[in-house]
Amino acid sequence: MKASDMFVKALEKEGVKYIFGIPGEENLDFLNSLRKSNIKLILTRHEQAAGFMAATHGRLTGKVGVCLATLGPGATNLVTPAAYAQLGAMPMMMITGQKPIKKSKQGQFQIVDIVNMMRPLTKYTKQIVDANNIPSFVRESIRVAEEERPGAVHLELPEDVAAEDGEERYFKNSNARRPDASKKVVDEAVELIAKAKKPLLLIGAAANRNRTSKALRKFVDNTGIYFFDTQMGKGVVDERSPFFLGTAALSEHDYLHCAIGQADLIINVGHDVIEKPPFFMNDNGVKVIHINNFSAMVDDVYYPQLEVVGDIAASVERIARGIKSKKVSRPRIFQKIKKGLEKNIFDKSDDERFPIIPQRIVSDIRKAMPDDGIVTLDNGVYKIWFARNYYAYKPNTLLLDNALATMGAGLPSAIGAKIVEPKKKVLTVCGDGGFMMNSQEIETAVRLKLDLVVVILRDNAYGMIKWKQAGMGFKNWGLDYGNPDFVKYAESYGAFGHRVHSNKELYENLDECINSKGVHLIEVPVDYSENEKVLIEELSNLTCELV
Ligand SMILES: Cc1ncc(C[n+]2csc(CCOP(=O)(O)OP(=O)(O)O)c2C)c(N)n1
Ligand SMILES: [Mg+2]
Repeated sequence: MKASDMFVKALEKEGVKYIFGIPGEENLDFLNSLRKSNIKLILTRHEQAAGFMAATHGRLTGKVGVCLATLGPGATNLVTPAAYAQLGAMPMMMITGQKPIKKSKQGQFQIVDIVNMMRPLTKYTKQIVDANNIPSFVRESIRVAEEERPGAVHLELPEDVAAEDGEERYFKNSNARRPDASKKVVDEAVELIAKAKKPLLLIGAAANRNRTSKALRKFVDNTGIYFFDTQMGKGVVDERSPFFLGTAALSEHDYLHCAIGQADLIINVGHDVIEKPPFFMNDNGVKVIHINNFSAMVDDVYYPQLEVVGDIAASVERIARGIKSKKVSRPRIFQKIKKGLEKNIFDKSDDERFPIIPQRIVSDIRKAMPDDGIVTLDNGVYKIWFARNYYAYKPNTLLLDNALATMGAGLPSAIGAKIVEPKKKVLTVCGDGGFMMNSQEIETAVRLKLDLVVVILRDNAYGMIKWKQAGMGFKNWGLDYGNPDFVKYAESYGAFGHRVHSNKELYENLDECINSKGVHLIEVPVDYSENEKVLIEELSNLTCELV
């Protein structure tokens, strides 16, 4: 069988439904094989966007998302999404072309050592030199990509190998089960929790990818242990829970830091050090139980005393059973902290200023989105406001990147999410900076006839960096720019453009756009004066008074 046909067939047998990407002439055999398959090609306008879409597919399904690029410049455009998937633990496969490796008459034209370029960005990277290796390489790379901790993998298919014949063969997924933690360590965890005076539960990213939601919800409901989450762990347990103490969005001086300061034990489920640290350990401080599918990556700020390594849901269920008969301490102070937090979060949610402040924007979007609607974020200062103030009700309903924290992924990840979850409402929130980094994908969304809402927060600046610049006492310099007319820009793609002219128009626009067909861009002028005032000054004063 022809190598490229065998490659595509192997992917089909793995259950791959989409390939996101941009072919080059070195992928034409592969493209022709794809044409004859059941896999849908999602043609994009930039390889980077294709990579973000594939990674989001992996993030939402746990199954590898696949993207395609040509050699050299196409492949180098996959560098950022490779890092995005690798750091964010999203299973993603990149397939790139290459000039013929056996005989070539083009010298070194366009040739970059892509396999080695991918090495620090992936769990597995290989050049295929023989058609007969394709079936085992496909199975092995997908196994590696999906296995905990998931990440990026890369296969290079050179033009001459793609056209060769090989022996048709396929390898089946063996359906290996993740092992459960040992009884001894589960018993030790139960003991520690029962002894703790002020235990807290932390829910991190790995809990969001393994459908541990049910086990954790039960754990919280039955024990009444107060919990907080990381940005990528949002929604695993409904944040409307009476035991929710907030999301780690800032590094210090937020309400949850008061709770952490009080705690004598943190039961850390699914967090690893790739996310911005939700708390810092020190030698005389809080004890930590690490519950994850893999052991803890030790870092200066993270070195847990006990590790429950094994399938997360199974560990949580067994620990819950163990502490059922024991009394768990539920200190009053956490209740007080929760009260303070919610007052602060909801205080300005109906603020009437225009341009609109972030608290109101978050609140209106939450009100307009259904419980299971998916919001994806690009990277900018609003990410902090969404992480803090947007309560996620279900797992993976607020998709943000707290690992690579790249700009440019908001719109592509919304497109990826809509393709995976066509029945759910999907909305992306982007800064005017991040949106423009992959805005060309509006064409992809229009061509695919997706129903999608893109909210663009316009401050005519790289606002996040301005905020940090001011925080460091530097003069405001070097961060302002102009913008296109976003309404006309949307219309030029065949999308619908909306501009919010008053405070109350925001909700009206959101409600209308979320509930209609097509791609809608909503330009929202944002007032960022609250960044400094609330996130730095106010919070640090308020939280000091609490304990
Ligand atoms: C690809 C990339 N380049 C640069 C940065 C550094 N960075 C983080 S946020 C930010 C500004 C974001 O501006 P914008 O998208 O307009 O959002 P705003 O903060 O203004 O709301 C920059 C430059 C980054 N995270 N990713
Ligand atoms: Mg901006």
